[in-house]
Amino acid sequence: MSKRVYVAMSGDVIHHGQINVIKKAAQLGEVTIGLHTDAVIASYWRVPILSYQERFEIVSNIKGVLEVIPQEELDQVPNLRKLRPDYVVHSNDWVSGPFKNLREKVVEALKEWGGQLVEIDRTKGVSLDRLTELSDNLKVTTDVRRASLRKLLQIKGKIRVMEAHNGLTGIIVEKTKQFDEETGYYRQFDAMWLSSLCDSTTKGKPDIEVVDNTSRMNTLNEMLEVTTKPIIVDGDTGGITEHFVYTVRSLERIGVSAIIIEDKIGLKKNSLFGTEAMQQQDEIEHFCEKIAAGKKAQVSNDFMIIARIESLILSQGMEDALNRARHYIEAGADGIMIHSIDKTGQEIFEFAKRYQDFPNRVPLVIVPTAYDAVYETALFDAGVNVIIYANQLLRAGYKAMQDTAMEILKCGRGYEADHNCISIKEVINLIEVEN
Ligand code: SPV
Ligand code: MG
Repeated sequence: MSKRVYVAMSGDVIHHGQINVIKKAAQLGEVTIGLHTDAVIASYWRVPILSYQERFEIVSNIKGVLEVIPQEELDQVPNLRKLRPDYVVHSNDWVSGPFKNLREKVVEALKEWGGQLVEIDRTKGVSLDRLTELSDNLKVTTDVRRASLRKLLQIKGKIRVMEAHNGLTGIIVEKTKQFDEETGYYRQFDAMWLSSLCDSTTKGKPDIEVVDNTSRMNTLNEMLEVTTKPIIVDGDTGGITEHFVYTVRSLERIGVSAIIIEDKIGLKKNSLFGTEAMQQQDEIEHFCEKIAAGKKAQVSNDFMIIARIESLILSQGMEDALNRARHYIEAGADGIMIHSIDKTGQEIFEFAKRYQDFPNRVPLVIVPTAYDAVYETALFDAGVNVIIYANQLLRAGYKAMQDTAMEILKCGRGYEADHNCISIKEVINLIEVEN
């Protein structure tokens, strides 16, 4: 009887290194490919270029492959326990580095039925990092970028977003990643948020819709030019409906994925003032008209208009918030953002719980600035789909800059402030020249 051989792969970019692995596997027996699902690829790498079905077609037709099955976790063990293969074949590039733990789990599992791990020398010139570098250089087209938020919501369902307010902070959101030993996944931000608070503050202006659309577009262009992740724009009140429809078209034309508009009217002030600032909530009917007009104006199917509810901020109560959510969804909102300044997060948990029962539920978005002690895992578990860290990069940068300015004044030289700063060597090498 021929031996069973298991090989796990993404199949999103097929390179000769993987072909070498499959060739080796085929010499050993009948090859089953564990093909990473879209969600798995999105978790450790990026949104796959090809869908699972497309990758399935390609990989099924590689010489030597007998069958292709989905691998729904990065960890191969659940599939291995089902198949109990005689061999697992992999390149030896996981002996050390981020996938070391995954390798150890495979070795342990194979012992259960006397299977064997066969490793072949890594093919020179190809690796995940190298492929990432190459695909990063390809950048993204406007259409692909605009659509990528909806795609991420579909395949991951839980999205982590960080504020950016210029090219440099955009690059930080794009590139910062943290390896999670336990899961073997990289934690990273899925998208960026152009906050009005941060965009206005960066320009030395208050957060009252005084920074005009042209200026907001310039900030967006800076970010779009040097990054590839989806962008969600803070649209404040959306302005008057007649203006809002133009904003929608402008944003989708440049590749923004979503706008969030809040149900306030008149002079908008930042929500974190709570009831301290005089602010007026819009009438449900009027705000619904604005949402519907925006949906009608948009040209692509991918762009999202997310309705933000200020009832909890303005002490109008939970029932009002839920009622508004119902109406805004009926008017065509592609997502609901519920905002709160309750430090415990309880208001958000209650809203999320009751929102779960909505029959026509759309993604739920939150901004946990006031309740920042609550872990994102608890919020995701409660049914939240998008968590936006709305202002941390600006606040961190401002603090470091102000301390530095003060230190230089105090000491009469720059030396003492150096601990706040990256080195000159780092700064001149920070942005690489592309060629
Ligand atoms: C922003 O970042 O501008 C927001 C979120 O709208 S908040 O500041 O909490 O209102
Ligand atoms: Mg705002």
